Amino acid sequence: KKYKIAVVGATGMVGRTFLKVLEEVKLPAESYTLFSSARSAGTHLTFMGKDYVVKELTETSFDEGFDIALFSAGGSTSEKFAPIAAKKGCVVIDNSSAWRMDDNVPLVVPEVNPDDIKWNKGIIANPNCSTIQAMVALKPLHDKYKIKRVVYSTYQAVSGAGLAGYKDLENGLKGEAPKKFPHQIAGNCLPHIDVFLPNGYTKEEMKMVNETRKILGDQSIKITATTVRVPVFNSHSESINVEFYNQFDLDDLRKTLENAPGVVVQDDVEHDVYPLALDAAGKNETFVGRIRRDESVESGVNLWVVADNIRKGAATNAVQIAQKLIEQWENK
Ligand code: 11C
Repeated sequence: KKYKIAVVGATGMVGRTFLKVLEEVKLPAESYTLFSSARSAGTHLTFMGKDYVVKELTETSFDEGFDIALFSAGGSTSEKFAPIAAKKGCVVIDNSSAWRMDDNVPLVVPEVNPDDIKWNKGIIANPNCSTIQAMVALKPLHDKYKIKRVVYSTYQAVSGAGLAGYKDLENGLKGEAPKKFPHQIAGNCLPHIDVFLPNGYTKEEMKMVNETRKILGDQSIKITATTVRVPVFNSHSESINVEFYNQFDLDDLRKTLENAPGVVVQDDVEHDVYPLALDAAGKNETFVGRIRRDESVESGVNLWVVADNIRKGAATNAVQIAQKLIEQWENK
């Protein structure tokens, strides 16, 4: 069977990467239809070697019967249009934060919890970029050693804030004032991603806490996070400190990561080998290095985890969900 696939938000930064990843992955598609807001409708995009005219997303857009829609058009568009699409029998894979914590919506990283796709009711949420890469690295360790506590400290690329974030760094390097971020990002680190909440954390930090628990299916894990925007164009880097209930052997832990789906271990400090944002950019895998015992606790480890935030953190993960969904449909 072939499927009718819609891409909503096709002209945005993630949307354009959706198209690149779809060209590489080649889903069994009967057709692709590209949608955007009225503002960008009419844009011509080359996709699969053909010229596509982007259509305006309206309340009747899903009447023509799509099987899958990949959404990356912001929270308010998803809130309004995902239920409309789902009602018409289309499964929405949504990249916004609108549906992630809804109990009726699975939150999926395909290497981690593919079976959660099965209970979808028409909407599947793609986690936040900084959560996705952490999950790829932590799931195999949770299965083996059971995680007690996680401390996340992130170093996040400006592309996470979209094109405007990217421009702030580009222009800031030329001495121009920021437009997107509250302070200059060039030559700076901003401990401020998304808005501040009453508890003093940012929304980005609480996304990492809450999404981790939902994806690993374990509300008992203790988690804290500090998320920081750094002057890097692409790829989020994360220092992850993990404490386990069970004891581990460091070589065994390293082997577990080497054999984990979606993980590439880059850890040879004698030769200055560890994951780097510049190397991860444009790739679909999650890179893990600086693997070392936390000597301050009974059973703990420190990891340095890097991935392309627009690819594995957004477009690649969503397309992989679509692949799994199709696989599950075909095996029914
Ligand atoms: C950032 N993580 O790097 C954010 C971007 O919830 O999908 C993704 C926001 C989200 O700024």
